[in-house]
Amino acid sequence: MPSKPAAGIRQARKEMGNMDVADKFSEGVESWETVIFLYNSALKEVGTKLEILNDEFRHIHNYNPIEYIKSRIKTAESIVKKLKRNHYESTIENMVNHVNDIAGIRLVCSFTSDIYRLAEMIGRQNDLTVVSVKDYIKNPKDSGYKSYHMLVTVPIFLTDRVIDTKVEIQIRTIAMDFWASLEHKIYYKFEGDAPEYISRDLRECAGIVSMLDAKMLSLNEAILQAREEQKDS
Ligand code: 0O2
Repeated sequence: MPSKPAAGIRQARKEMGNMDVADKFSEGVESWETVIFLYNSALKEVGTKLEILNDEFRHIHNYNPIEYIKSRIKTAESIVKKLKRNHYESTIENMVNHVNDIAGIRLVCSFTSDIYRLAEMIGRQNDLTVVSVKDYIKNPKDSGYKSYHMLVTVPIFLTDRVIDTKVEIQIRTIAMDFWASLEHKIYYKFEGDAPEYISRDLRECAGIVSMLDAKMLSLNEAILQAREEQKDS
């Protein structure tokens, strides 16, 4: 017997209805449950792929570029809020077309160099299509937010069709992740309207995080070089 849907999902269904939509993704996708099933499948596909890449890298180089992986499906409430924020009606069509981070995977690494190494490895995967890249490390947001975002699609093979499904991959260092988690909590606490002194302090912390990342990277490079020199002597 199917379990009772959570209140958030019931609300989203009510707001979105069970609409038929015209674009390719949505052909035959007639319900909220089907859409969420597709995004869940995409998360599984991409999550497994990234774990294999990490394992292979460790096998070859004896080093793990990924410290940990987090994945999530955006909540119904959060999808509806994002649509409203961007002045879209809450429909399944709009959700599929205009909310790119319904399925999200976050890769957290030790060093900034790992981020670009991982992005390159992901870009080389034949069965993933990179739709867009946002490099908030080279171009941080005004808030101080730093992270590397890749929007990819992965084909989901169903019994009667193949559906390319979007997944947002966020890649960042442990320090960037620490900052972003705290900033996110503060943003929601003040509903996006934090007092100026808090936003200023957060920007200052973002600067400290960048310095820490740079220092840790050069320290790691020095350690690796010292090891090489020891081996050669
Ligand atoms: P939540 O609550 O984390 O889910 P797009 O998705 O491309 O249509 P968007 O949303 O501007 O447009 O894309 P972007 O900039 O890639 O942001 C996507 C997600 O990155 C956000 O999702 C956040 O999770 C994170 N993010 C972006 N900017 C910030 C920031 O300034 N601070 C923090 N802490 N996180 C940020 P949501 O849906 O906005 O939020």
